[in-house]
Amino acid sequence: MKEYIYSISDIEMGRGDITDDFSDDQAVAEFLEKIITDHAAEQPSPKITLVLNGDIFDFLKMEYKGELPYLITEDISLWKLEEVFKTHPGVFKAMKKFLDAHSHTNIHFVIGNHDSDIAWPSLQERIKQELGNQDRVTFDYWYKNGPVHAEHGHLQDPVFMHRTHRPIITHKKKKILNLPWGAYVCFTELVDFKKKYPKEEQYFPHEQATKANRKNKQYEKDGKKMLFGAATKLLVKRITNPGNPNYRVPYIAVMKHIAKHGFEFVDDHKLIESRIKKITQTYPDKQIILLGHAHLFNKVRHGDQTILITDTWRDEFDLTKNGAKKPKTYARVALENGTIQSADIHTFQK
Ligand SMILES: [Mn+2]
Repeated sequence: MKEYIYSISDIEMGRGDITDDFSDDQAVAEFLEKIITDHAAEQPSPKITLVLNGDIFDFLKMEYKGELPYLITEDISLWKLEEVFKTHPGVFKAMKKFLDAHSHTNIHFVIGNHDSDIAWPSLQERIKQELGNQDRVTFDYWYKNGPVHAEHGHLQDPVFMHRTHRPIITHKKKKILNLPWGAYVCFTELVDFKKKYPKEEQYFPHEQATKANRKNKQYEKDGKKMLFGAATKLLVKRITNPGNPNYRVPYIAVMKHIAKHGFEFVDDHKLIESRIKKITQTYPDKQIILLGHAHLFNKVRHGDQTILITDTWRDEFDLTKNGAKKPKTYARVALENGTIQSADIHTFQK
C-alpha cells in the first residue's frame, strides 16, 4: 500500500494584531488542494497524512484581553483559539476540505513551543469540531510512523524544552499550562519588544539582520535591556515564588548549552547541527526525521539517517535575496508497504 506524509511547520497563526506574523491563508489553502490533486489519479487511493509539525498556532505572542498573563488557564487558551479561528478562517476551511476529500486523509498536529496550549483536551476537541468532528485528526508531541519520526524541534532547545509527560499542572488550586522558561521570557519581555520593533526579527540571516539593526542604537539598547530584564526577573521570581513551576529553569541543560555554544541561544543556523546530533542519538533507528522550529530549510544526511527541516510559513524576509519574502517549504515522504520510497524538502509553488 502506498502512503504519503506531508509536513509543514511554524505557520504561527495569531489574532491579526501587530504580533501576528502570518498573512498567507491562501497559500495554505492552495497547498492542501495541490496535495489532493497530485494524488487524485492514483488507484487505489493512497493514505495521506498531513503533519502540522508544531507552532501552527501562535498562542505565545498573543495578548489575552489586552494583557499578557503567563499563568495560562484552559479558559485563556480556549479564548486564544477562537481568536485564531476568527482571524484565519480560510486555513481551517482548507483543512476541513482536505479531510473531506476522501476517507484516507489525516491531519496530525504536533505540539510546538508556540502552541503548548493544544495540550488541553478541550482545545483538541474544539479543533476537531472546527474541522468537522473528524476522527482522522490527532494530536501529540510527536508523529511516529514506522521509519519516520516527526517532532517540532523545541525539545532539543534548552529555552523551550517542554515537560511532555506533565503538560498541565495545578498551581494555587488552578490548572495551568506547565510552560518552559522561554515562554515566561516571551510573556514578560519579548512581546513588548516585538510590538515596538515588529519587523526587525522577521529578517534573516540573523547575523546580517543584527548588523543592520545595530545601526539603530535604540534597538540595540532596548534589546540588551530586554534580555537583562528577563534574566533578573526570572532569577528574582525563582527565589520569591519557589512554588511556581513556571519560573523553573533547566539549569543543567542551560549550563551544558553555555559550555558548548556560549550565550548563543537564538541563532538556529548555529545551533541546528548540535540539535540534529541530539535527535539522531535519541532516535537512532529512524530513517527519516522531520523537524521545524529553526525557521530554515535543509536536508541533512547523518549516517544512514535523513533529517528534513521545514521553514516557517509566516512572513519572513531573506536579506541575501534583497529582502524577498521567504518561500514556503514542505517535506514529502513516500512509503510503500512501510518502506521509504522517497523523502525530500520542496518549495511550494502554486
Ligand atoms: Mn518553535
